[in-house]
Formats: sequence, C-alpha cells, structure tokens
Amino acid sequence: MSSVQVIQIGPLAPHLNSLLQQQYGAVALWEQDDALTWLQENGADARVIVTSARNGCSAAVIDALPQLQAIVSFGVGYDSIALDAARARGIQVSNTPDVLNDCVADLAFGLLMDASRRIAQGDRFVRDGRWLNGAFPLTTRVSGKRLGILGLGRIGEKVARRAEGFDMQIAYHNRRPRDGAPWRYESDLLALAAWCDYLVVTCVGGPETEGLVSREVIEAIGPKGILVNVSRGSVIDEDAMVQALENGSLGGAGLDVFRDEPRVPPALTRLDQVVLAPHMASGTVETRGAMQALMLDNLRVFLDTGKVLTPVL
Ligand code: 8YV
Repeated sequence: MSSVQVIQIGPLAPHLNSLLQQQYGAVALWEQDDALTWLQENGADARVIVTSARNGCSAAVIDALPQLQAIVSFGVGYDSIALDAARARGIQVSNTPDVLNDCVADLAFGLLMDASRRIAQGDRFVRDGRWLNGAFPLTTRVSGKRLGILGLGRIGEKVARRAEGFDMQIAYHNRRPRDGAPWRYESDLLALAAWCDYLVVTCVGGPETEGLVSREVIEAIGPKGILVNVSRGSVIDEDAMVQALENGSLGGAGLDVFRDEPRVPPALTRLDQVVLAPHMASGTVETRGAMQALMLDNLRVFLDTGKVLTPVL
C-alpha cells in the first residue's frame, strides 16, 4: 500500500524542497536510510522523479519504480540520468534548457578573460601587498584572437556571439556542421585545437564526449593556448591537462567543472595560470530562479497533461 506519487532524489534550494513537499507530497529520498530499499517498499505508485543534473537518476532507481512515467530534472545536463533505462520504458525526461545559456556563456567568457588577463592573480597580488614591491607581469591580449568552440550548441553559440564583440576569429567543432551557423566549421578537433588561442568546451557530457579533449588535443592547444571548460569534467583528460599545465605544454586554463566535484586536483590550486570556479556558471539569482520555474512548470504540466514541457526524451 503506497500513495507516494513524487519522489525527490536529492536536495534543491530549501524553499523548493518545501514547495515540492507541500504541493506535491514529494518524498525526500536522500533522507531515507537505504534509498533502494525504501523505493522497493514505498515506490509502487510513484509516477514522477524530481532530480537535478547534480543528483541524477540511476537505472536502479528507475527499475525500482514500476509506475514511473517522468523524470523532471533541474539543470540542462542529463549525463547523470540513466537515459537508456528511461527510454526502454518510455519514461519522459525533462531538463531546463535555454534559460541558463546567457549566464553559462558569460562565465565561460569571464574565465577566458581571467585566464588571459590574470584578474584573479592580480587580485591576489594586490591583496598580498606585492604591488608595493613592483609591477605585475604583463598578461595576454584577448581581443582579435582565435577562439575554438567545442560543441556549438545553444550555449556555444552564446559564447561565439560574445567573442564577436571582442573581434575574435571564431571556429567550432561539432560532429556535424550546425545549420545556419555563420562561423567556420572544423571537422577535425585536433586541427581546431592547433589553430586556436582559446578552446572553450561547451559540448554535452556523458559517454559520447568522454575524454574528447585528449592528451593530443591538449598538446595541440599548446604552451600559449588556454583551455576553458563549462561543460563537464569528463570531457577532458584531466590527468593529461594537469600534467600539461604543470610542465608548460598547455598555457593556461579556466575551469568551472571537474571530474570528481567538489574535489579538484590539488596541483591546479598551486598554478597561477589556472582560474578555478566551483561549478557556478548557471549560479546567478536570475538564472537559478528561471531554472527552478521551468523545472516546476515541467512537473505541473506533466501532472496535468501527461506530457513534460521541455523533453530530453
Ligand atoms: C547546474 C549544470 O548548476 O545545468 C547543468 O547541467 O551543470 C548546472 O547548471 C547544476 O548541475 C544543477 O544541478
């Protein structure tokens, strides 16, 4: 006997947790001692999983819920959701696309600027009183340089538009050229990496892009090049990147995402040519609010009509 309809995998913003519980009777799975046992005992009628890009949804959770019809997720990325298991059962999956494009592109550009112009390093220099002993070293010009984008989707396009304002030369690599994109398509990622001054990673995460920025790609970006990642840590061979940064065969990096968040390779924290951010690209009041609203709209519309608004599947 069970009447639980909505199960929430992990915590979201506190007001959202309360709203989900009060309006939809959502049960907080992360508060149960043994999640899978709890699901097997209480999940017989559950129709909806609420989750996030961070908390994901495993095949084991899907398998434990015989009536599951929808997975409603906060965040645009869906690499942490077992899509194959959902697809096999015709379970809808929604994410929160588009509303975060601007803020993610803003941060990508901020990391690019910072890694080149060394804003954070300059801040440390001033705070530590080192300016009193002499001038800050010269940095690297951004305007007019060559920008390579790995993954020209909706976020990559926003990065390209920002780069136009800096008179940059722009090229991108996707599996296929994107219809209507005005920028140069490069079918060979290695060639793009060798050409560009900056490689900005905005592709999807998950198995299809795992390790795409390989040791060879990193070496091709080269000692003067900068790698920026606002996608997923899994896209980059992180060990190779750390080694290349340490030995100078990669010039610098601006990183918002890592393989094992929130753990960051300690070596990166010792390098001035690296700018680190705590997976915060979508983390503005405005954008997180819009993501929350879209997630709730997906839930409400699914419960009213049986169809999510912004399906991944
Ligand atoms: C989120 C993200 O902050 O949307 C995504 O895929 O990575 C970020 O915007 C976060 O992962 C939500 O859980």
